[in-house]
Amino acid sequence: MAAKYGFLFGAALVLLLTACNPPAADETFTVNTGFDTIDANVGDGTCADANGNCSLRAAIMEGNANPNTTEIILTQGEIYRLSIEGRNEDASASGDLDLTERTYIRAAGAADTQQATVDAEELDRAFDIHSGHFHFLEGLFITGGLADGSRSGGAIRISTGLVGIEDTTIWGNSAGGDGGGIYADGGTVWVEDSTIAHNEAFGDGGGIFATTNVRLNTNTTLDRNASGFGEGLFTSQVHQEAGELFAHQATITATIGVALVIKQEATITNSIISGKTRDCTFVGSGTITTSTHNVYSGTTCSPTTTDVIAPVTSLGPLVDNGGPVLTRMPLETFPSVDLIALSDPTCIGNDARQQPRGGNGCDAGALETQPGEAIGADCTSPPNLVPGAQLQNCDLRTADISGANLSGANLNGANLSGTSSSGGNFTGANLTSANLAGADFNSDDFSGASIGGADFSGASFLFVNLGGATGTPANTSASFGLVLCPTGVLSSDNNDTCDGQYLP
Ligand SMILES: [Ca+2]
Ligand SMILES: [Ca+2]
Ligand SMILES: [Ca+2]
Ligand SMILES: [Ca+2]
Repeated sequence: MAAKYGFLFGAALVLLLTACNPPAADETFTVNTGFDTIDANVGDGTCADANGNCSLRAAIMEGNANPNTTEIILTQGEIYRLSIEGRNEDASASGDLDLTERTYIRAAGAADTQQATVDAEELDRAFDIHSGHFHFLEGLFITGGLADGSRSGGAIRISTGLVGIEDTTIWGNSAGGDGGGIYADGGTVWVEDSTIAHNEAFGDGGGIFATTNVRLNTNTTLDRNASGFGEGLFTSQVHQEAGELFAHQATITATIGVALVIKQEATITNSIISGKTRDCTFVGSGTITTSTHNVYSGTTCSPTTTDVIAPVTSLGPLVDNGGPVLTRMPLETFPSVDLIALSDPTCIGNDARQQPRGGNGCDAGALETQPGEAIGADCTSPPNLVPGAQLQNCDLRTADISGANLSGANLNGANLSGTSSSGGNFTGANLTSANLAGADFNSDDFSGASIGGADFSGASFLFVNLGGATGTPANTSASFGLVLCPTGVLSSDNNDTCDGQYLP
């Protein structure tokens, strides 16, 4: 896996290097068809259906016949749909894909781009992992899994062994029993750089239900998984029935119910944990033995002095922020940003997008905001139009910005198209890549502003001061009162002197 770190917390912090790397392959099958077909001659060492093609199912069937490690390579961007009906079958010949010997299934190509989709088409769950000691799934988008009736594990059921899951999305699966995404009742589930969202279980654990060890090792997001009967204390993203729960650099957020149900021991570090009704529900002897550098939305997880409490409303939605999986981008003012000191031994590695941790400190959660990237804290309705306001990527088309003092504001990527302003103060503001197409400015002051990459097409600038503005706009076509000087500097000086001064 990308980040090869494990953490043990005892009387003193112990940094332990552990690894969950893909197994070395003894045989490799490259899947060359999206059709769901069985292997024509299981055990002959060749992945081939009746037509001589190698399907995902045929590769797994052949791999199950080999006690050594089988590597199965899928193609990024392709969709592998299950179509052979037949539930409650465990030889991978029908319904779910049963893994019984060591298997490494991955999408070929650069790990940070597209995934390969495995769609179970609601004919069964997607993967059923019975045995084999070590399995590894990398770069997959697993969806459409259905464990109907009272069965558990909508996308994946795990009975034993170490199962590594990396750069993978588990999305839109459901179970009549427990574990809408993953049901683990043996071995250890090790998850990195992955997102588990929009799964549901009629029982407990919308995202994960575990009677065994779950290691959300780094950079995993759980969001909008549902379980049980709505707002109950057992409606959860992760339900720990037994085993150890470990979450490091995780973002676990719930729009219904709670984030975590804990019945035994849990270790929660550098994470964002937020339920709707409450963050944690403890049952029996359930306890969080270590809690450091987390952002909780309340006190139910028993925060320590290094944890902070803040409403998760200041966290952006689950969207594509780059990288293989969807993530939630915090606002600049959300306390997850730079929560962990650079000197802290856990402030290392990359985030879920393979962007480096750091800046002025490491962020809690699966995503590390990069310089200038966090969503503007004032991007609300109405926006907070004050000097230095953080308005990156904000939609300000209907905002009344006339006369506003936005000196030094961050308007990077903001949408101001078609707006009008008179006498506004934009001195020193960051308007890099902002959209000002068709905007109407009169007597506004843009002196010292950064306007590189901004779109001024069709904009009208009358008596506007652009003195000292820096950067070359992306577009100034058919705009009134604007001159793009030979030096690349934009001027509002209509007499083409390009002296950067407004007209008298
Ligand atoms: Ca064969
Ligand atoms: Ca099965
Ligand atoms: Ca099956
Ligand atoms: Ca940071």
